[in-house]
Amino acid sequence: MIYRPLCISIFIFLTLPSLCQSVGPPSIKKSQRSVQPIIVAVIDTGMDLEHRDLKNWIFKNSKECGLNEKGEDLSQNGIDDDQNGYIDDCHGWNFADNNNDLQDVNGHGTHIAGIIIRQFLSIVSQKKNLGQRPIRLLPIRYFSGKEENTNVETTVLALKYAIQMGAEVINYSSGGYSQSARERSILQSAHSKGVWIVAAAGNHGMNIDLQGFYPAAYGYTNIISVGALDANHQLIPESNYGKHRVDVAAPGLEIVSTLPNDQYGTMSGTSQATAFVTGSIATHASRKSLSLPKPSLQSARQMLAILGQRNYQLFGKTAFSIEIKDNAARMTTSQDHYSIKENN
Ligand SMILES: [Ca+2]
Ligand SMILES: [Ca+2]
Repeated sequence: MIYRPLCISIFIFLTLPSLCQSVGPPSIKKSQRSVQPIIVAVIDTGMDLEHRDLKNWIFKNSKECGLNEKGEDLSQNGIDDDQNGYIDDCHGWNFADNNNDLQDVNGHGTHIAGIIIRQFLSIVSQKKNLGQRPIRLLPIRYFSGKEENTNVETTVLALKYAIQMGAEVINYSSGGYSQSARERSILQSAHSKGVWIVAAAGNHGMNIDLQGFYPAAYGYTNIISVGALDANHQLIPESNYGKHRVDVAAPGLEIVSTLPNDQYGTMSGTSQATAFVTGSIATHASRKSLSLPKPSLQSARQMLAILGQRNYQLFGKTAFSIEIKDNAARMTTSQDHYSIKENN
């Protein structure tokens, strides 16, 4: 079984639109410094940790980042300082190469990260009672970039690591059409620990009630599976659907977001839709001292009803007929662009 990032097309802008002017370092008051951030794991192709719109929001493992009393860099001392089984995992882990190199040579993970951050920040900036807990992205690379039968195994390890590091929400914009007992097991573990997983429904225009796409279609109540919408709030033809196994839908056509090397560009598909839902769910825990509800069918329905809006065009194609909207103003741009890749 092969899991690979769910990408329909990528365009990179040659010039940089000012996408996230509102994005800047958090102004956290002294009294709020002890507030635990909301850790959102992004299991994907890596992440551009230095991108101007992402760098302030990257997770730091306090025991593996910075200098020790001898002045040694904890992230490069070759020692597993926090004894979690991973050497020098300052920001996350790369399970494709089994090291701490989170560089995103594909671009997919960086694009997903930008959508999550933009959605989170745009929502909390509009509501006074939100944003008291800051967000931190935990990049975890599962994708080797090769058509090998290893991506499910790296996914299982990535899910386990995300839970171990305290993620409250996990974005998984990937999947495949076969099940895995080991994946089921780790997802059940996530459920018992109250961790929510937002998973892409897949990009083959299929009914995944009939032909399951996993992990979206496992049916656990902590998995929110997401279809992709166009600007008219209809599922794009490529989006998988299913009134039992797809929960909600979100924008997924020509979404502008961050790309490696401080660039921006568009991508389309259920991957992007998934990231909007992840960003919205993270806001649900952003009040001080709050955490996400314990996963159940009822709590999922209630949370998504608060975060989204009813969309009757989704009736019969999703479980909840709810749409999560892009909260930021949709960018329009006339920049020249060129296609670097088309797949799926
Ligand atoms: Ca470690
Ligand atoms: Ca170390």
